[in-house]
Amino acid sequence: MTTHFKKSLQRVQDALNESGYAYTVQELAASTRTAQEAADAVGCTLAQIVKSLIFEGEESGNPILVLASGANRVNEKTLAKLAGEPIRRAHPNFVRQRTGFAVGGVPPLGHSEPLQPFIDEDLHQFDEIWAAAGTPHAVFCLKSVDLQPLTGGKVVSIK
Ligand code: 5CA
Repeated sequence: MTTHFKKSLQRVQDALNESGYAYTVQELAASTRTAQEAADAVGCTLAQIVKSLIFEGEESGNPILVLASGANRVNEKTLAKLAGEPIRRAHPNFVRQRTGFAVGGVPPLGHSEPLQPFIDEDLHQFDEIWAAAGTPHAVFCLKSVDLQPLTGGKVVSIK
């Protein structure tokens, strides 16, 4: 396992601070490992949870990050077209190696290499949304309008 000098949660908080947004990571006793658990823990709807899903480009071997509404299933054909190559769901080892975070805590920003995510347009139906913050017990709440500037991502129709 990779040794990180800072806690996963702290790396997300640092990335938020560096981006200039005053968002604060919340550590919860309850599990936020899955989108449903996160929604239950913070008391929002499933659709207001930002799922940070890692796919792997089959030609490039690059990680591809999709920030999807918790209520939606990513259309893999659409994603392949957007990525310009065939894609597959990433193995948990790949997720950890290429993002610095384990499945269940992958955040939308603060990864070990820069990722320009594809952002599900449906997240913009809500004023406030919730995303993972490095661990299966950490989340932060943000304005949906801030997700694109925070991540440098591209808003797309992906479900
Ligand atoms: N902390 C919550 C959101 S606040 C969270 O991370 N939800 S999630 O949906 O983005 O992350 C769970 C996702 O991890 C699942 O939707 C799934 O895409 C992925 N995942 C779970 N188990 C595996 C697995 N065994 N292999 C690959 N991916 C997995």
